[in-house]
Amino acid sequence: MALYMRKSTTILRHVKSKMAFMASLQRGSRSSSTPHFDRNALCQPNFRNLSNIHRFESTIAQNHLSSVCADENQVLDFPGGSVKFTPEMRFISESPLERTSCFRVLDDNGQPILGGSFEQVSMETAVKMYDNMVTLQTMDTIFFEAQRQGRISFYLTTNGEEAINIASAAALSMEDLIFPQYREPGVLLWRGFTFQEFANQCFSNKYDNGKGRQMPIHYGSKQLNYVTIASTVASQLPHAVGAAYSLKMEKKDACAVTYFGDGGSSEGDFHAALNFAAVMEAPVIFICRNNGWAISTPTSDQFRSDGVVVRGQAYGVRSIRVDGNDALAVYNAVKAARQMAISEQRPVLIEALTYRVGHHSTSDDSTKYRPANEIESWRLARDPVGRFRKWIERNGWWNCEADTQLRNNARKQLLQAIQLAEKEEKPPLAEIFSDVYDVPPSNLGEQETWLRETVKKHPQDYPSDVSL
Ligand SMILES: Cc1ncc(C[n+]2csc(CCOP(=O)(O)OP(=O)(O)O)c2C)c(N)n1
Ligand SMILES: [Mg+2]
Repeated sequence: MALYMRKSTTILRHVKSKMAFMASLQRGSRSSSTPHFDRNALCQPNFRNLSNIHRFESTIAQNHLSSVCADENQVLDFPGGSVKFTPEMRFISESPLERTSCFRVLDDNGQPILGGSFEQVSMETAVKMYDNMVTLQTMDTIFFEAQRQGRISFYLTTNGEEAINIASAAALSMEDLIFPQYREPGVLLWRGFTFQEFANQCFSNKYDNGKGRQMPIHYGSKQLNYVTIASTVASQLPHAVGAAYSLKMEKKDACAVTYFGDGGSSEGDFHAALNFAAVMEAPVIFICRNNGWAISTPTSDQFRSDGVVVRGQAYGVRSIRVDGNDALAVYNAVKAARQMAISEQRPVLIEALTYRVGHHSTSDDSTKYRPANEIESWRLARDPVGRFRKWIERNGWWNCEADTQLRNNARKQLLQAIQLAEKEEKPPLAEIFSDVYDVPPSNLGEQETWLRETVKKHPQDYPSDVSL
């Protein structure tokens, strides 16, 4: 953990110094060889549209004595913004009077709530959203079974969180850069990652983009702007902020989007990322899937705050809480967040309340630490897929026949994909050592020699389908 904190601090320092260096180039001060962070650079004309738009009215410390006065009308002219004085000693409460409300569009029955305002989605988009949610469920069932049959080593389902996955993806553009945790394969599915590509990664065959070097579910696609998953929880957050800042500098019509769980919000990287994004006014959307559990740790053992949403304000980040099992609410919130992130050049935090209906992963049995009826009630009463289906059926866009056909087709195509992926060769042994260094260091060469000797000595312990 400490190592990761150090790493992310180093990355932030690096981005910051790079940014100052770019600022100095823009000012034309090429003589300085040492990148030096210059605050005034942010006020230069070239930078004016990049920064300085969301700060508190800033100040130059004025006559100190005249401002230090116990009078409500007087203000303390403080670096970073003036502050009003008060004669009343008042501590800020540790909790708000009321919990932050949760934005929803559809009720549990898939009926739009009266008086709500939301952007309608077209029939085409709505049907694609439903199609992808069902496909995601089907994919989870088949890969989970494949793991139980011993055909893949690991798997992790998205059950219960289909709406967050698919509806958020539908509200974004392909140019937006995705920095996922690991429970968001639906975003990749929406973007066009094929069943074969999913299967190749899970079976670690030679067509896997990651050349079989990662556990199953660690997908990534450069083509689809989906940064490869790192299972080190929350390490993707500072990366997303750095990438968002580069989009800002290049004046791109795109933002970075990072997904994480409630557990991710308990990591130091979350706090560093939010603060950094707020200060640098980076166009990044933080989507927290608050599903109640970080493996066996409930949210009540993780934080005392009103969930994750309230922490946004502490860092100066605009935030909303949304019903993560309402696809229309997620779609609308993400769409609005994207608009604000790009047009106003600011970060936005979305806390989507949901529930992890499945086990944490195939290495977990969640009935050991949570009541079965809690899982069942979320699975049945608050299922995001069934709820969205009721809405599209009511609109006359879907029916039972189409549903059966969709499920049968998805199952058939997925089974074909895994059968094919299973038969493909594994990547050759040499791939373990390639791609990191331009010129591999000598210790890597030694390790490769040892590995080859060991495989030769104990051939029975190594898979025969890995070419040497
Ligand atoms: C830095 C780090 N600490 C611990 C772990 C072990 N770990 C893997 S997943 C996980 C829980 C994360 O929970 P959450 O962020 O809520 O995501 P969810 O699994 O609920 O989707 C933990 C503790 C890890 N992978 N990385
Ligand atoms: Mg969680």
